Amino acid sequence: MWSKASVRADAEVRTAQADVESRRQIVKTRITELLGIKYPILQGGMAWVAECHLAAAVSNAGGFGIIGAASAPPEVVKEQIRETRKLTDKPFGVNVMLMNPNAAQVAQIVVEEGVKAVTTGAGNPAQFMPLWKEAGVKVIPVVASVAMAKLMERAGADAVVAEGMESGGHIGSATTMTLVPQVVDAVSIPVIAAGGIGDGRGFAAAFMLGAEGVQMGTRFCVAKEAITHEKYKERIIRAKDIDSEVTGMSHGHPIRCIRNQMTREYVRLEKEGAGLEELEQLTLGSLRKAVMEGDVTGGTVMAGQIAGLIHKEQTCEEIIQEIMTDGSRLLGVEK
Ligand code: TUI
Repeated sequence: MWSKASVRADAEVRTAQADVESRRQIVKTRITELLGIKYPILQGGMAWVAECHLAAAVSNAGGFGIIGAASAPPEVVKEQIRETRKLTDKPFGVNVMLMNPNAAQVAQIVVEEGVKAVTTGAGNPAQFMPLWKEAGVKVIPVVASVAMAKLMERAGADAVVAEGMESGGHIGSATTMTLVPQVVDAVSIPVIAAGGIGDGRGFAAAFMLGAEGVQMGTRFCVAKEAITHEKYKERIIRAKDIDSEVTGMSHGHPIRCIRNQMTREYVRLEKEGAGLEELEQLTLGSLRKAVMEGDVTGGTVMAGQIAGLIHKEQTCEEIIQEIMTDGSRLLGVEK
């Protein structure tokens, strides 16, 4: 016989269990499901920075590590994929930068090497969609507008990264705060928020806007496992809130980076009406110079506006655990 008290106790336990289950479901989103990862945190495909060591460290920590193909020759991308496989048995992806003249070859390598997912940047990846979809590669274009998000959904994208202009590197014009909820309302596929997210508060805020995951670049740029030159990391660590500058507005390719001698000269030339060729002279190889050689004065120090919030170098494990602990507490969900 069941006593009334034990029935009530049972019901209470069941309610508590259901509560925990529903809470669990919040950090387990369509993005963790899609990518087969523990935490809905993706690492940006930063040129020169997002190589095998960083990608593997992020994936090993439960996030989604990404190799940034940027302008690397296709053979280098292939080698990076193989190196990453040696360092992790977890899923990882490749970012295909669409302004790269070798993008088509990189797109093919991703398929041949059986990469789980691609993200794309700085353009429309529609021409590669059939190739990737047929091969079962998950496709997550980075978009900077609602129109592009809708176009990508119609083309068969599995998710989109909605990237606000707080981001480092090549940016659009909408902020993360305004872009993410508008993209969430416009598409049915899951949305990952990027731009200006660097801690658990940013993670929670993105989820409140309807995102089901976040992508971070600047925070991972200073990760212990990142090969970023120490001077580049130090520059991000000592950056203040308004230390970044946008170059290239005049010719429609805005790039956010930390203000330095190079950006001052660039902006001065832009104001004088300099042509693209002259401006490009100033930035030729300048990102490599900053990331690899530590030239943070004459080089391009791409970083997002959240750099001012980043105070120390930590391992990817520490970064992800800290964000998940703080973010889940703020959202009132289980990690
Ligand atoms: O791609 C990025 N950020 C990047 S790529 C990059 S590599 C580079 N290096 C030196 C000079 C220039 C580039 C550095 N940072 N983020 C993703 C992103 N994609 N942000 C904005 C967009 C975007 C913009 C326009 C996506 C689609 C788009 O569509 C235009 C079209 O084709 O209609």
